[in-house]
Amino acid sequence: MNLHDERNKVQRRQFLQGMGIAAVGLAFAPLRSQADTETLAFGNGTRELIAYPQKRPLMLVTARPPHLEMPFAVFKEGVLTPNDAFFVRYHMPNIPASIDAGLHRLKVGGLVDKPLSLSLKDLQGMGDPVEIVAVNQCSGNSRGFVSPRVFGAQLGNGSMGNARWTGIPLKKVLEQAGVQAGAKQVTVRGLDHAVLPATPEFVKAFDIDLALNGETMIAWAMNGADIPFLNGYPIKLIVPGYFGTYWVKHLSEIEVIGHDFDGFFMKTAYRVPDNDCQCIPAGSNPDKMRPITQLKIRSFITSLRGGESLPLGNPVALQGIAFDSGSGISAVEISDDGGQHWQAATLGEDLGKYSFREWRTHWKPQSKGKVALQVRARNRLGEEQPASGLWNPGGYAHNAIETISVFVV
Ligand SMILES: Nc1nc2c(c(=O)[nH]1)N[C@H]1C(S)=C(S)[C@@H](COP(=O)(O)O)O[C@H]1N2
Ligand SMILES: [Mo]
Repeated sequence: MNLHDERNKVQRRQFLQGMGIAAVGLAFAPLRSQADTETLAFGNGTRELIAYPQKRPLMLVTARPPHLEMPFAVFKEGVLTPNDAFFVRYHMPNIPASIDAGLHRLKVGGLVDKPLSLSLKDLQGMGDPVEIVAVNQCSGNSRGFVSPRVFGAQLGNGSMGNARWTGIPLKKVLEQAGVQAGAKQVTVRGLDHAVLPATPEFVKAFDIDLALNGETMIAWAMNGADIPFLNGYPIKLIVPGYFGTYWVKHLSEIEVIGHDFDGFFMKTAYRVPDNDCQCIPAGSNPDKMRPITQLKIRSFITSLRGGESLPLGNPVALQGIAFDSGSGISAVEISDDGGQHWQAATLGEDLGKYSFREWRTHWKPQSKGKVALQVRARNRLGEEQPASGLWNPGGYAHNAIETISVFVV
């Protein structure tokens, strides 16, 4: 066993134990599992399964930077997504190889009375920690199902996850800094960088009201443990109800500004048509776009995988998840006849309005052959999912009613 392997073994043990180690690093290559693959239900949908540090084998989208999608079957394991299965998305090839949580600082500047440089201990000492269960979903989750196809990673439905986040409200930090009159937005960024000077850095921005709403938070724990390195160790911004693009990892800088930030990842990328449906006729060109913001209502069956065979007449226990941007799910229904009739499911425990909401029901297959099972959700505002996908050029915010085909035998 060579030195490199020895070091890998030691580091792996540290990752697994997660016992108060100050620095966590990525200084070894991902492990390829025994040529396992996972195939998504669209053309060219076969993905290699690869285990990165602190992660079980996940679907490889790109290696540099790591972009990993979770196999959908993991959602069966529970309403909280396990840390070692949670998807991973980065934009900049230059991600930190190791981070010493004791040395990490969050700088707060711009239009503030008192610029701050905060350690993790400082953040943890700012008051009682808050906890919130919230869904982190990539804007491009499910892009692979968008028709006609659009540019970008062809993702299945595993670029989302639900976790319990522990940290301190961003509001507390900003109050300590003293936000000045004229503040319009905050910009946020992390430790990852572009390689070439001409490449725009991953900097995001949102309105000061959202920063001060008391829910937007800086988290240091995910499901009761340190945040996995690839998910933003040691601190990550949590913007409940908003797409993952705002949930900045390895959070290192916050700047209060007096205008609307126009960096690449606001002005050019992560934009949707500026209308109510955030959609345009498939294949057409939008005339006005705006930055993507909140999640749209979605629901999934998690207990069945498409293509399964089920015996005629036996009731099948069906289970799944639903979520929206924080109004709260009020109903989930299933249909086995193309949406002519809908049967209500029972909602499970309410872990908070930003969480996945579990649902359960029984379904009795009535006739032999291929059956398309559909699921749809409604929220407290009365919003529902569209029957088919609403198209936009980025393939963002897909939320059509999901269909799973099974064979009744
Ligand atoms: N520092 C940093 N934070 C980031 C990104 C990034 O590229 N760099 N990508 C964002 C995007 S687009 C998504 S979808 C989420 C993904 O979060 P995860 O990797 O923890 O699942 O991280 C967000 N935060
Ligand atoms: Mo994303």
